Amino acid sequence: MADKVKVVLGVIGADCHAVGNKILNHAITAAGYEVINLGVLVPQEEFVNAAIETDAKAILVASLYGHGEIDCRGLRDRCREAGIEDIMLYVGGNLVVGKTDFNEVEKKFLDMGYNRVYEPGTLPDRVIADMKEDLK
Ligand code: B12
Repeated sequence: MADKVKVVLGVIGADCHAVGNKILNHAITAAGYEVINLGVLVPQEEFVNAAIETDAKAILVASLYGHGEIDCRGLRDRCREAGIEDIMLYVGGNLVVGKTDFNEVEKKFLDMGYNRVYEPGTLPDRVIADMKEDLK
């Protein structure tokens, strides 16, 4: 049997919101991927190290508590410095404080080097469909 595609999942920074992480882990695993789930309170460095150690094809970053912009900035640079510049970076959750127009939020995170940016409340099916497209 072919090896499963590996993806790293976690909630970045000082964020302890755990429920979405568990749901994403379950759904993405059920869709046939091997999920390296780092859980909550994950520093950027840990995402990068886990991706290198496991040869993951994507990093899925969640941020729920409103500090996403600060916590997520610089992850692409870290990946570049670590030699995994081409890894897919997905980010979702409640990325900014309050209700900002999502187009603005999306642009900001795309400019930071994320490949795909998800709105608050995105269901796992959406990202799984994108992963099937991106991680062939
Ligand atoms: C439960 C909860 C808590 C619990 C968390 C318990 C735990 N360990 O999980 C406690 C009480 C600890 C908590 C604390 C705080 N919370 Co709180 N919390 C919530 C609440 C009510 C529910 C979160 C939840 O479990 N949702 C259910 C899951 C299934 O949904 P989800 O997390 O959104 O994830 C889904 C999608 O968004 C998506 N998704 C998520 N991440 C990603 C990533 C990718 C790549 C993709 C594709 C998809 C994806 O997939 C998931 C499944 O569909 C929300 C409000 C709400 N209704 O969402 C506030 C909320 C997230 N909390 C909020 C805040 C502000 C805080 C605090 C800062 C409050 C404070 N001042 O102390 C602290 C932060 C603590 C910390 N260090 O993280 C705000 C965030 C505001 C913002 N971003 O603008 C919210 C939105 C409440 C609000 N309306 O103000 N919280």
